[in-house]
Amino acid sequence: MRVALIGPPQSGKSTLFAAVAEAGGSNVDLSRPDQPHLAVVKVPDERLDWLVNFAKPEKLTHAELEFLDLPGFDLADQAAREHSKTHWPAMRNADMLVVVAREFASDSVPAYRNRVDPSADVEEFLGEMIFADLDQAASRLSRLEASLKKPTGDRHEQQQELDLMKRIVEALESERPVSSAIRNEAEGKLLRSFAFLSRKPILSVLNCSEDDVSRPAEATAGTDCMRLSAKIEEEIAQLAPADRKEFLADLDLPSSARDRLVRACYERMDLVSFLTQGPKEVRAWTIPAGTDAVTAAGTIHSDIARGFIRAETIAFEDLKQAGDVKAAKAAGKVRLEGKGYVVRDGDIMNFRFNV
Ligand SMILES: Nc1nc2c(ncn2[C@@H]2O[C@H](COP(=O)(O)OP(=O)(O)OP(=O)(O)O)[C@@H](O)[C@H]2O)c(=O)[nH]1
Ligand SMILES: [Mg+2]
Repeated sequence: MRVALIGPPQSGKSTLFAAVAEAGGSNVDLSRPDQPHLAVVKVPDERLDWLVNFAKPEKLTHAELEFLDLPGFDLADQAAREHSKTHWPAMRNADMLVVVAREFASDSVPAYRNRVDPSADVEEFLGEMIFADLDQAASRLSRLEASLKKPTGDRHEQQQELDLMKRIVEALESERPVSSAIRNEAEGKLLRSFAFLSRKPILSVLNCSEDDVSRPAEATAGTDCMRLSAKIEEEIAQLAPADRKEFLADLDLPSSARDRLVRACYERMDLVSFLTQGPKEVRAWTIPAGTDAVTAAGTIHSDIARGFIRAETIAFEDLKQAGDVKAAKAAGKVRLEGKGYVVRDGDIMNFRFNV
């Protein structure tokens, strides 16, 4: 799953990207600011830290997300705005968008549109996405209308899509996102190939001055919002992991915003982790919320899904409370679940299978 960082020029996207990637142990090369940058990032998970102490495995594997840092889109300048369209396909390919808007004061960094107004910036970007989606939906609508005038093709199916597309155009024209016009899963599926931008989960990040990091963030332009300092995050990322806690305590911060951001993205995309543990490996596996046990088994290996018998399951918190598997069993916390069991975040799974 991929998260794209977007926003106006010089809002701190690449600084935040570097912090997100480096704190997860990857090196980034930002020598080409006009190019997109991609990094694979570990999703922080305190449960894994506990399980590592518990199982002493040879190997630890975190859940992962991809982060894509796109160059700034200058919507104020017509030529630059056209040029930025080269990056829109990459944005459409992402599963989630994070709009990074500048809130920090600085005399050396020129302010987009000569003002520092993150809420207006986020709003402008949302508007641009709605505009792009409208363009796409309206042209699909007119093609469908033309096609329905001919006697060929599956008219019922086309009529259904036409009704949906009309509703979408209506929503976009009144500046509501595509997501607000989708009524059920079937409609969602029908729209998959369009990759509408205003259908994606969106989070806005206010990149604030260092003194403002502990101010709470309120919803911005109708989106979920986080306030953080990309600069501070970058400094934290460059410290050895053991020194980070002290640095945060000095700043009176409970945790690094980077970790909260990565987790927030994971949750906004409706992803959950199930865990596996043993002497070889402790690992978090990513599945969409609502996934059943046999499908979850298939993410490990198709053979495990094919030969699925039962899943021995303990909720992480139950294991932690009991102290070990034996005690959890004695307390009746180890369950045997079948194929249709809906796996929950933090379930420790041990699949029994036979092939
Ligand atoms: N004071 C201050 N400066 C920052 C902060 N974040 C970024 N900057 C500075 O702002 C400038 C732009 O930062 P980048 O991270 O490159 O911004 P960007 O959004 O990737 O820029 P483009 O990709 O060109 O749109 C750099 O000079 C940064 O050092 C911040 O939190 N505080
Ligand atoms: Mg950049």
